[in-house]
Amino acid sequence: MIVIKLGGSVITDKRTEGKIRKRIIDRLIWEIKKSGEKFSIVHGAGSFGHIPAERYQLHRGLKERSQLEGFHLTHHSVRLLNSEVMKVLLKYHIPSVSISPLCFIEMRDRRIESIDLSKFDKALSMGLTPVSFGDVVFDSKRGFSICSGDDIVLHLALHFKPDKVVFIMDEDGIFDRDPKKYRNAKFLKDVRVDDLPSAEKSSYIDVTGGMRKKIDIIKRIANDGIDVYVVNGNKIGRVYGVLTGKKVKRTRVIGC
Ligand code: IP8
Repeated sequence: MIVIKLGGSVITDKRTEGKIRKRIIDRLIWEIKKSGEKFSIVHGAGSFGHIPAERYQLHRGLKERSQLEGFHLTHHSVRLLNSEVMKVLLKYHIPSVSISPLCFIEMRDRRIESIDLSKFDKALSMGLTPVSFGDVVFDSKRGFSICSGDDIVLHLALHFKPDKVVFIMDEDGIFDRDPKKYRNAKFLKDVRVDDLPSAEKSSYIDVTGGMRKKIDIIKRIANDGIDVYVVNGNKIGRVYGVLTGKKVKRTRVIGC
């Protein structure tokens, strides 16, 4: 089994609220289907989640009642994005089930306090592809918190020990510094956990911590012995290549 994170920066235009990149989602799911692998999918929220969550300051927890509308709006909007992903999975005859984080995760002070992966177990054992996503969830201290899709990927990886974890992003892989800011950033092809950089924050609004947090999560997965790949979803064929072990441009963080 492979755990795949469809990055919000690939499947949406992160600068424009609610702008979906349908053609890219279609091609990515087609590449995933063609690989013939068994997988679990988690997708990011992109501009469907980060922009409204930032507007209503949801990452600060419940401070005033007006944020409840933001909770409603953010959840509603990530569900809209999720239903687009589910539609494409249906189009390519990949029987899937959407599992909302609100129903299997509880946080405490922004950290996952309890997570119940039994629905993922059931889905996978009957041949359904589980699909989850970054969302707002209840938090026993703050009322609510933002749960990133990356956190879900981490827990799925530690629980299911997949053959690999693949992060599909809008970059060719991991660089030694932010390639959007530094033109001479060095590309890392095969890298050990100890040689990973501590990334700067990503340039667009990202209420869940951007690249810095992603690198921390990648380290934790690789430290559990699982290879982690970071691949550019905007480039045709790369996701298929990573899933099937072909030679394509990507970063591999070697599991140890
Ligand atoms: O895009 C964030 O999930 P991510 C979820 O996976 C919200 O970090 C609601 C902003």
